[in-house]
Parts: sequence; C-alpha cells; structure tokens
Amino acid sequence: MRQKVVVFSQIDSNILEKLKAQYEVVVIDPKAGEVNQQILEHVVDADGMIGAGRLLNQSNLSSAKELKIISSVSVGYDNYDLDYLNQRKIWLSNTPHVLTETTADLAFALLMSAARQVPRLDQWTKQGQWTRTAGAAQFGQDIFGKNLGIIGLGNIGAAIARRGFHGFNMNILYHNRRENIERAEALNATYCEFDELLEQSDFVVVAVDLNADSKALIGSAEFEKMKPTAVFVNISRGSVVDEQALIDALKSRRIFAAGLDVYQKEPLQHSELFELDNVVTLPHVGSATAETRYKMAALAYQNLLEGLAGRQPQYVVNPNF
Ligand code: 8YV
Repeated sequence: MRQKVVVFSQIDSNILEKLKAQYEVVVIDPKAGEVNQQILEHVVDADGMIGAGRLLNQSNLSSAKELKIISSVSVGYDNYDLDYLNQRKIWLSNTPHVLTETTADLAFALLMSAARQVPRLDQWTKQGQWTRTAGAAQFGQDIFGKNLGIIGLGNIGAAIARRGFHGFNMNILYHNRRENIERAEALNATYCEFDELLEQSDFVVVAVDLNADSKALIGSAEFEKMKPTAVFVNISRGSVVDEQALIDALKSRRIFAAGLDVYQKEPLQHSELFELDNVVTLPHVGSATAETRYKMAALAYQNLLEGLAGRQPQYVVNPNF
C-alpha cells in the first residue's frame, strides 16, 4: 500500500512528478473549492504533506491520524502550530539556505527602488510627464556610504549586509535579541540597541523570523524614531509591522519611502498602501526565481522522503518532540 501525500500548494512540476511515481498524491487545487475544506477531507489518511503558505494546526489536522511529516517549502514556519505538531509527534521540516541569496537580492531591489522612487518615476516618464530636467520632486536618497540598519542578522540579514558593505560601501548596523560578535566582525557590522538603530539608520531592513517577540515589533513609536529621509524595507513577515502605522508614516511623509514584500494579510488585493506613491509593493516574491523555487522544492522533497521512511529529516524544525 503506497503512502499518501497531500500537496497543499503549487510546487515544481518535476518534483511533483517524482512524488507521483512514489506515492499516492493528492494535490489541493484552489480552483476546485475552499482550500481548507479540501485539506480537512484529504489529510484524514495522509502520511505526509508538502507545500507552503497555509495555516496548519489542530483545526485542520486533528483528523490526520497517520500524518508523520509536514515538509514546508519555505524557510519561515510561523504558519504551523509547532506546539500541536510536537504534541502529535509530527515532524515539520523547512528549506533554509537555498533561498538566502535570492531573498537578499530582492531586499536590495526593494531598497534601491524605494530609495530612488523607481516605480513612481517609471510611471511618471511613461505618462509623458518628463517635460523638463528632473528636479527636487524626482530626487531620491543616496545609498552609497549610508547607514544600513538590519533588524535580524540571520542568514538573510547577513547576505543583505554583505551586499551593502561590499556593493555600496555602507556602514552596517544591526540589532538582534542577542549580540553575535563573531558574525558581526565577519560582516563589518556594528551592534546597536533597537532605538539607536532606528535613529541612526538611513535604511531600516527587517529580516527577522515572525515569533512572539517580533510580532508588531515596528509601530508608530518606531517610525517616529526614524530619520525623515529613512527608507524602510520589510522582507520578513507582514505581522512584524503595524501596517496602519506604516501607512500613516508614509502618508505623513514621516519617512521617505518603504519597500515591502510581505503584508499582514496575504495575498493582498486592496490596501491603502496601493494609493501611496512612496511605497514599492511586491507580492511576497523574495524566493521567487525558477532556480531557487526548484532548489526549495527539491530540498522539501528530500525532507519528505526521509520523514516518510521514518528517519528524522535533515532540516527538521522540531527535532526533540
Ligand atoms: C516562501 C518565504 O516562498 O521561505 C519563506 O519563508 O517567505 C518564501 O520564501 C513563501 O513562504 C511561500 O509561501
């Protein structure tokens, strides 16, 4: 009897074919009906799950009596109830490292686009508004040699620091819950207390995991501490930021601009953010290149195989339940 795998989001087609050759595979199709209802129906006899971007917890996994592993095609795992998975002795695995550089590239794309008003000026030019030499209304912020403040100097934060230091001669500031002297020295980064980083940074980049400590970490008080020329970039999770406070800070020009890849609610079709000309909004594409998404899916496939064979996956998130 072949083990059953539920694929709960779109994954690389080659990896999907490999799964179908080895297991009984059910693919959750948003076009076929309400996704959570499909999950509830198909997890009952599932041995494994693979995918990303769905909330999985007791409300939709309690009937999954055979479930051994959830293989997430993501590095973040805030949308899984880890306490419940531990209680049920269900492994959760993720896909770290393979997406680090791609996500750091995207962070810098947002930083530069927001600093130099690229989307707004692109539209301005295409609408035929360029009738004379660009003036103060088209001015952006310098990047070279400026202060880059990174909140969360993990793998992605470190990759962003390398881009800033080696690519733009930036002064690298960082804040973590715990100072990481060895990593900071290698990155030419200086540890700052949280408020100090907000006050001194020309660019504030959020690269933390979403957890109890980082939820709503950045709100009105934090935006008030930033420079009026500051550019704010979030490539972590939307809930790390009080989104209304960000909208207010942008509307009042309390900060110069923002570059966002994540939002409190995703996917996002309607928001006050979309009416503002000083924010660049991308649809959670930090890891979204064909090459990187294949690497993530291939790593998640290996994690799944290990879990279904009863072996702890290499990139298990909850090894000691
Ligand atoms: C994923 C991400 O592609 O890996 C993560 O944690 O945020 C992205 O790179 C996304 O979570 C898939 O929904």
